[in-house]
Amino acid sequence: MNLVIGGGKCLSRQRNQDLNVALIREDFPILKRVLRGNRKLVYLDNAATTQKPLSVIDAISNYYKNHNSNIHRGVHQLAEEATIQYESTREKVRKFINARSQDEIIFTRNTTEAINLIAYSWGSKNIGKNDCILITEFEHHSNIVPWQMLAQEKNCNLEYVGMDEDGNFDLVEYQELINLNRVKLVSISQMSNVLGTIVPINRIIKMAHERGIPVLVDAAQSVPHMEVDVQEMDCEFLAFSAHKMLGPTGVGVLYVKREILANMPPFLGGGDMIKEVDKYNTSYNELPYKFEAGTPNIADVVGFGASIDYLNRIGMSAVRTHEIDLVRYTMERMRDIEGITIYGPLQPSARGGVIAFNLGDIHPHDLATIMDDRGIAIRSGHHCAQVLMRRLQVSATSRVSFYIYNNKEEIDLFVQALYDARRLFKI
Ligand code: 7TS
Repeated sequence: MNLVIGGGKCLSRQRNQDLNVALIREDFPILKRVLRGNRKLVYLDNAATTQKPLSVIDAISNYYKNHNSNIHRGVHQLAEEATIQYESTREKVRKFINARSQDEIIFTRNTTEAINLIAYSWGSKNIGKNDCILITEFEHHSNIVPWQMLAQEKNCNLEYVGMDEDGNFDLVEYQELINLNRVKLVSISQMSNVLGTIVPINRIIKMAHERGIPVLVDAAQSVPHMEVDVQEMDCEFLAFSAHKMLGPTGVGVLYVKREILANMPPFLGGGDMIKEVDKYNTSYNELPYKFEAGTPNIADVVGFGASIDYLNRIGMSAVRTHEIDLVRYTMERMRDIEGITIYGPLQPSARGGVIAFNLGDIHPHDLATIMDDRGIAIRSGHHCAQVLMRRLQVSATSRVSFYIYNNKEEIDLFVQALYDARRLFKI
């Protein structure tokens, strides 16, 4: 039996079933758009941001129509309703990643801000001269630049763990680096936004902990696509963005183990993060509010709650199974095309729903333009991973990335466009 989702309502709560993609698609108004004259939108840029179901759009609209107010402050009814809605998303996030307490969930603007918060607040206190921060060659710029900035300020080192030919994380080099260096933090993406590589995160964290090193997990590409359990993982920090998991832009999550958060200085000062302010001193609010200065993005946090509800109705293991199926099908079809180079692990189950590639010497931007003429949205460029591009010895790649509403007909259209591009460029 298929899992059936329609109109934002779930007609079956069974998990681990095939997704009924046709019904899911009905929930996404944008998928009905016609582009470039008469082409139906084929949206294959989900690693950048996903589309939003009606239930999320409605939740935001309903909030503004009926409940809009500032939170945590007023005693009037609207303030109370807005606060309840905002805080209920915090509980949904807690459950979604299985954190122990809501105190461990901080709302930020996005993954980038969440990582920067750790670099500024935790990093400035816990990283010193000649210490080392360890990341990988396939990090997104958001998990490189904050550490470069901290390293320059503290006069400490930034080191990179490499990978093998297929883009798999190099556990041997990792062990050597954590043995030799004064590593004070490992910060690593659980799933690469270019190679699709899913790293053995539990093992990586365990190895770091054996040497007393805390770990930050950049989960921007993993939380939206697979089950993530922070207690099982035992990471100290984890960051992700709502907009990559059906939610609105402008909301991110930072998870921090409570005992660490309790000892971190605030990141921003101002309203809502205080307990008491006098002329020269301030005592801070309790967790997690100490880290949420100023009026937050209330409406979009409420919308984010609806996106978590939507994913829960489907079940994350069904999301993952669907994406492996799409990746397997796409890679099989792409392999037949002469001149294609696919980056990252060969095994579909070893990667997320992301395929970066090049076709002969066609420039990725040209390829993306050919796709766009057919209404197919793919990404081209360095994908905010220039360190990785240098490692792959390319300046750019094309990239397709999938989500719950993508189907094999869309992949066929994409593959047909690749064949057309070959003919056009005579390769
Ligand atoms: N980390 C990873 C692994 C990412 O893929 C991204 C965004 C970020 C961090 C930053 O997320 P943000 O929400 O703060 O912007 N990745 C992409 C991408 O692949 N294409 O556009 C954005």
